Amino acid sequence: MAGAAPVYCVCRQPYDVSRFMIECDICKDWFHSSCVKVEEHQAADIDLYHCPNCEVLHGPSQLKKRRNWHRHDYTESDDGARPVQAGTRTFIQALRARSFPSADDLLLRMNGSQLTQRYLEKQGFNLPIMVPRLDDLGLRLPPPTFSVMDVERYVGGEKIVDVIDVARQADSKMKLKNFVKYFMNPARPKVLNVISLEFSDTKMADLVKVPDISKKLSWVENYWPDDSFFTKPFVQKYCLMGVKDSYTDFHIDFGGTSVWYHVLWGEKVFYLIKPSDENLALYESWSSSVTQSEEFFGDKVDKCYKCVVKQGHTLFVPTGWIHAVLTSQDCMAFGGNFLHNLNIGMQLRCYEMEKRLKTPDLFKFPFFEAICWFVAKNLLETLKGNSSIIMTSFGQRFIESWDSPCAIGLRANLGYFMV
Ligand SMILES: O=C(O)CCC(=O)C(=O)O
Ligand SMILES: [Fe+2]
Ligand SMILES: [Zn+2]
Ligand SMILES: [Zn+2]
Repeated sequence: MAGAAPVYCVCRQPYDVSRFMIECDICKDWFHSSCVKVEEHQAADIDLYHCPNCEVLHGPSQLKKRRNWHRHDYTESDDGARPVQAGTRTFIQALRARSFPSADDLLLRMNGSQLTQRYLEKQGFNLPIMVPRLDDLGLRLPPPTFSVMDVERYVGGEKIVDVIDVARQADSKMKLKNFVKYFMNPARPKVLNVISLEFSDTKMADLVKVPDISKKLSWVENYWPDDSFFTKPFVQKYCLMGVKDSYTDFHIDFGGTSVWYHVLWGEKVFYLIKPSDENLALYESWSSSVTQSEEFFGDKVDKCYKCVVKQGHTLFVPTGWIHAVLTSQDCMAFGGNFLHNLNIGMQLRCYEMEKRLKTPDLFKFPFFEAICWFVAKNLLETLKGNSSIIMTSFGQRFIESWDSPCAIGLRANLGYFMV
């Protein structure tokens, strides 16, 4: 058998880079987490792993000793002296006890029928909008009795979902059926949060219709060509399932997308910061600082508003708003992201910032530059068809506000086409 690939695990299969493995500390063989029923996030808690074979003689695996509740690595020995890190139990307790200016001072409260494209084009879409009732939003959802088990029924238990281990602020993957099992178990050994389950390609898609306004404004909806070489980005239907005390630290949504969130049951608390020049500069330096997880970004800015989103409420967060989210009770929420014409300059600034921060592609808007070109092509056609119009305000904002090589190319092309 010379040359045969080495095999591992109880399943005796060759190495597969896409599957998470754990090494046995006794026999030194490697095991697929799914074959030995160890979740990826659990592996981080194991000090000495004993595989099913070695367990017979050597007893069960040994877990790391928890020395502190305020550090991501809770086995660190010099615990007392070191600062609290975001997402840990101590952090969440302190966050709950703090007071913040209320977002009521800032939010627009509206009915679904008032939230029209005309209204936003006239008034701008620069402040978060809270819609306390579903009426006239065009948003369709399953009933509030819809459970995490129902999500499993519609999406399929084998679906691999990204799961955030909140205390460690670490991302891992697990099967949806295992996350649902975890969610349903009252004795939860840790806090896990699912925020990136996009379900447009599942049976659950038919149960949710996005708000009319997001669909009307959406670049993907309006400008993505059916025959595009790139696959159409799917970012409009997310199902969020988080247990109490889940926390997502301050961020700007990918590509400077705007986003709607509807809480089906439970509650989420948003901490909202306005994307002023000063706040964006502070955010960029905080994001690239090594002590990011030990510094509460809300303390660095003039005002961080607290916004409680209760069951049945829908919150719209505009382009560039910096936000953190505490899941104050077990919660299921739906949400969707969209790019639009109302704040192109800010969208481009956010995209450029992601590039400077070297954000991995996985966390960026898929084919952001391609969609900008599709929008630009459409704009150009509009301009050519209306030669009397010197420049629409949309076009002006688009090409004046982007200072990257891509935009310089775009400006050159527009100039070329317009002679
Ligand atoms: O609910 C959460 O934990 C995070 C929500 C959010 O802001 C996001 O997914 O971008
Ligand atoms: Fe977000
Ligand atoms: Zn295996
Ligand atoms: Zn072993």
